[in-house]
Amino acid sequence: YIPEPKTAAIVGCPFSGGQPRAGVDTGPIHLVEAGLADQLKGLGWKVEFGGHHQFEEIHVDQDPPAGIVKRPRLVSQVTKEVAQTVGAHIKAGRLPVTLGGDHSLAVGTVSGTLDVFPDACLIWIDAHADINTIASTGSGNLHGMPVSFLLGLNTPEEIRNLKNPNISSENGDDSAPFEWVVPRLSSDRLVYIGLRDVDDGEKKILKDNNILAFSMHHVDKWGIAGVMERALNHVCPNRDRPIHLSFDVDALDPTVAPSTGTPVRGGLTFREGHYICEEVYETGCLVALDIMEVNPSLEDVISVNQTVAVGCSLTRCAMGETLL
Ligand code: 5AB
Ligand code: MN
Ligand code: MN
Ligand code: MN
Repeated sequence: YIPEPKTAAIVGCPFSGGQPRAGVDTGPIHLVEAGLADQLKGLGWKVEFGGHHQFEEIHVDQDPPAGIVKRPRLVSQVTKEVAQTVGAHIKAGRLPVTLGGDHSLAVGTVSGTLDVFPDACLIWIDAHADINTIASTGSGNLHGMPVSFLLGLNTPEEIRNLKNPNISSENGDDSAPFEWVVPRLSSDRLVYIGLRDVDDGEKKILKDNNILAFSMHHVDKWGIAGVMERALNHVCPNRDRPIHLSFDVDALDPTVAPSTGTPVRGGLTFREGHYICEEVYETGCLVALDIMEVNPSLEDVISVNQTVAVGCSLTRCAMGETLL
């Protein structure tokens, strides 16, 4: 049994280095300005927010692609800091609510959770599987790869090769990007919901590793209630394992969450998305939450406000808001 933390900590991560489009770094700023902290206080939570994370920039010249993998040093450094922050909040009995920013941040958030709760499970809500490996990625964008690092699907040699031999770090740290990640997630403690744009290489990875994934086809077939029941029974059968919920707003249909970098038609409805969060809350097992990929620089002001409002209401539902 995991006691529900009475205190939440908002971890604002204005970071866009895991993908090419500017603007996703302002997502957390908009979510906080929309009043998220007060909304959670209204649900009875104590809320800590000490300002958004200030990440040290690594100049592009000092961070060339490794093969096609872009910004490996920057993303590794930022996610390492996020892991420490998230882990520290959980240890102190707080529920970290990480606001992205792009989804590469989840290398950090989930690592932070697993540092404290190695038996935690991961519920990943997304149009995409974000499980590309160093070998399989077609884009080189790290927001499409976080799960592969968490599961340890890249070989030590592939990770070693992310290090550019011509670039040495100031502090004599000789480690390669992402060498700090301890791949503690096991494939049977991971479940996906909302998938509809999965690369061929990713489909093979999902199959080879026997990972449970519910695409939009399954949502149509069994309804969101049927999918959630199956998903929870798989990763948290006795409702006694810590749950990390990582929610990419592009899981929602673009009519519901238009302002995101990689929208895909045919997504979750407003209610389906919120139902997922309500069900996770009801388990009493939620220990960490990510709301990712809100990009307020995309689409018109009405769409931006709508997407930001949805990010806030998903968060509220995962933290106890009920309709009645
Ligand atoms: B997101 C793609 N699979 O690897 C890739 O938005 C898209 O965090 C990744 O889910 C989308 O670049 C990443 C084509
Ligand atoms: Mn996505
Ligand atoms: Mn994602
Ligand atoms: Mn995206």
